[in-house]
Amino acid sequence: MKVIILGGDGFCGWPNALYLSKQGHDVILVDNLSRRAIDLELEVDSLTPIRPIGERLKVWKELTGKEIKFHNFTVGKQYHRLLTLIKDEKPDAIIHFAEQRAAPYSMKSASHKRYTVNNNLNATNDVLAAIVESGLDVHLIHLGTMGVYGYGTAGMQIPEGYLKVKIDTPAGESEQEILYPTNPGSIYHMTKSQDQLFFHFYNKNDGLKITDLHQGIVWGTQTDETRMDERLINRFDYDGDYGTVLNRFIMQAAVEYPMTVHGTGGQTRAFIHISDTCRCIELALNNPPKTGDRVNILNQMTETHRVRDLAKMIEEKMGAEIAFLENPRNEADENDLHVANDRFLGLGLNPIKLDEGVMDEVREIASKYADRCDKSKIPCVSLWKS
Ligand code: USQ
Repeated sequence: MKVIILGGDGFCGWPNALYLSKQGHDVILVDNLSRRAIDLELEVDSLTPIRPIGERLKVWKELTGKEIKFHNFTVGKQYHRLLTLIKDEKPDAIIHFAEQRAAPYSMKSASHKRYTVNNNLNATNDVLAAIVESGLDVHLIHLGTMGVYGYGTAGMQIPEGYLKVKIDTPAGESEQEILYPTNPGSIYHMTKSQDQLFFHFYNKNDGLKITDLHQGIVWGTQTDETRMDERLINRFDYDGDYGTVLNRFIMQAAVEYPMTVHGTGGQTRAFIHISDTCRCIELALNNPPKTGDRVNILNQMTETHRVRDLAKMIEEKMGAEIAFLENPRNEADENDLHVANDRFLGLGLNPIKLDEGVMDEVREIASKYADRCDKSKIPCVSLWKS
């Protein structure tokens, strides 16, 4: 298939581009390199030494003979470049990763809130409007988040996108399926909640074929493709804004920094390994909705863990210390989380579970590049409430 990947230079976009290229798909990348610009703003670097995009693509071609074309422009600002690209390339699918993805970054200041909202919502609306204007039959796959549901379960398993409700009407009780009510915990998560309304509208009004993937916290860094050559290495974020919890804890243990558990660590979250992200995207690509189908929503996660249990596990395995810190976020201290993920399992996903072997690889990467770590960038300094 011909696939345009928006946001193809980022933590999820890059390994997905290589994975799909390796599977024989014709991949075209779009990225404005904003993630690299944010590194400069935050004065922090990926723990792993990521190479410039031009070098990454050159090495990929040398190693595999496969060409990935690259376009540098801002989705959500340069509408006509996007529309022209879609009309010229006539892709079968567009995979949309082109959003600011860190909750702490989105909560740093009014300016970061405005950037995240403008960037994410305009990107999503522009992609949808451009597909409609192109008149082409393009399947849009969007990387959403588990965080649109909030992390409370009302005593039930969180379904895949839709909730069955019973409504009392004068004619008696009627049953409907509605979008699961959103309960975002940050401005970033709120943009993904609003994306869902765009999808609902464009699907209803224009019949667009859309798959929205509600992904959990990604851990790991390398995939089979990114480990083919050091110059293809994926990013590894460890700082207080972009680093996510499990990768941060493994890395903190590797550099002997006490693990930064927020509050009691009673927060339960959903997780997925980066290699499974790639497999899920390919499964979504190969299983598009049919004409007339509603928005296809799948929960892209493979297991749930409580934050303090992760810290304790790493404490036992790696002999690291735990520091229980005041929580900079405004979130529940303790929550349970039960999530349905039958749809990906039904499509054949065979999940990589958190075990020593896979964790060791992350630990090795963290140790190998430990001298690139700036410990002053580890604390989470973005406060939800000042
Ligand atoms: N946490 C700690 N210590 C840390 C970092 C985080 O205790 O050093 C806690 C947080 O307070 C939170 C939990 O771990 O309770 C998860 O935080 P996170 O930074 O790992 O994940 P989050 O901010 O939710 O965002 C990440 C990705 C985002 C994705 C989301 C999926 O950055 O792009 O959408 O995970 S989910 O969490 O399922 O909504």
